[in-house]
Amino acid sequence: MSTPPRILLTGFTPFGNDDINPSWEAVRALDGKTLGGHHVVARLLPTAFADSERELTLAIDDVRPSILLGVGQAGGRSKLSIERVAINVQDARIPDNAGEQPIDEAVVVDGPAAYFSTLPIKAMLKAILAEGLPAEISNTAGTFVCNHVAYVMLHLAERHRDLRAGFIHIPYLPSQAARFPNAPSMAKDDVVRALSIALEVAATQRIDERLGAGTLD
Ligand code: PCA
Repeated sequence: MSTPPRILLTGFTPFGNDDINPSWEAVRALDGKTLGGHHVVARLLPTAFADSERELTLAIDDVRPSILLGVGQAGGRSKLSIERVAINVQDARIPDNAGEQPIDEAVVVDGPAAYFSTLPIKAMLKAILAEGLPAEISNTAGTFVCNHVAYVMLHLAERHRDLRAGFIHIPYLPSQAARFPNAPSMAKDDVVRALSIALEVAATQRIDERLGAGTLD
């Protein structure tokens, strides 16, 4: 019997002032599920530049996925943010969980300035919105560990014909947002539903749709 193709879905450990990371809470809920004929394997990555890259590479060797989707927390964002681009920059405003704080260093020395997601981001957006869940296309994954992992995923995918990759940032959970006067949040069950929809679309659709989702700022 042939085994189904696999999706490697990653979340992160808590970082900064948080003791929970919604990305891991959501991602682990999808571990073992079948979506769009693909078996989902969830893995936890450390929120540290070097360690995340090492763990990611080990997980890819172990899982041998055909789709990589990284998920990370973006406190302050109000919607599920489907990232379009990862840039070849590390510029950390706070130290990572290993105490490293690179400033204006490359993710991959001599790598291209940026990579675009190779998942059908507009089709994913459309399907999530159709379910009444908040989502947007984002044109920056920041310059911290999430962007680093997104760039490394796309750098590896560039070398493997049958590997596609992308990244999604998610808002705070309501319990995290409650600490601030006006911080937006998204309930875990809604994030899990939105991620399942995104993965169904990514697993079953290679060609993206034409749908305006740009910004003026
Ligand atoms: N968010 C951070 C790193 C880990 C996470 O969940 C980021 O956006 O870079």
